Amino acid sequence: MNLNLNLKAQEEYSKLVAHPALLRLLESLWGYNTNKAGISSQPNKKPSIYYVGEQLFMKEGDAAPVTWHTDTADLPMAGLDVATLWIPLEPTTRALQEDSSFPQTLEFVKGSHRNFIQPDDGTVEGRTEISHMVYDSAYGPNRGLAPLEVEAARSDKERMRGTQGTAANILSFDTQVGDIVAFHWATFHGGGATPVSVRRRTMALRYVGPRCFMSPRSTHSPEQREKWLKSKIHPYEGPEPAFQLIPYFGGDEKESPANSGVAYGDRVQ
Ligand SMILES: O=C(O)CCC(=O)C(=O)O
Repeated sequence: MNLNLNLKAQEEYSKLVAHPALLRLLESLWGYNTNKAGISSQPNKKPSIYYVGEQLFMKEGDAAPVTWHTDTADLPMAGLDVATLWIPLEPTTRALQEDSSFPQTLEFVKGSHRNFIQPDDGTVEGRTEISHMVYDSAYGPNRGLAPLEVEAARSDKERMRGTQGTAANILSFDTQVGDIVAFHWATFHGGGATPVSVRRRTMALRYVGPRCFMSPRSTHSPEQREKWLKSKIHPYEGPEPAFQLIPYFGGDEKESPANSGVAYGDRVQ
């Protein structure tokens, strides 16, 4: 659901997505200089931060978990500075118990983004290698053929407990309202089923920083691949933004109502 096209919610929406606490969180996550109070020790060197867009997930009772996937499968970008802030609007638990009154949280394969950030993104060869490491989208025609080995490495009993430390190397967190779980887009994640008659609402906000670049996927044309791989183009910097969210997903940007708040692709710092 595109929230920023809901003009009634625009003021609150703009305040939220550009909130200083979220920007400090991203700076700290990406390793830019901040002190304990969250203030940059080199204020002139604050990293640029761009807002990519949001996604709302609403699961009614007895909803199935989201299959294992990475967000890099759906967004043709790579680099160190890409993050999803996952915000659950009700408490969530690691365990998936039938009689629980809480929905299940999001699960991660710990460290699964590491291979993706390993190649040298300063070279065409490194960027080409990165672009080959992308699994198919969980939402696209191939339904994310991703790591079936994750599920094979834990038993049904372990799955219900959301157990960490199994061979599946799962990391997940019990969350309270107000918590944010932040992760690199290349981290495998999924899960989040709901027991009968329990609802689960979550919001995902996505951002990129200076160390981000366009990275072609298998569906891009040879010309597009060559352009992005050869030039290390930042999605939003330079004379023309290289990425626009709505057209990318088949919508028409021109048909959107005028929006005076924060829009997709805006620089928020
Ligand atoms: O909340 C969920 O169930 C899925 C979230 C997710 O996959 C994401 O934010 O990328």
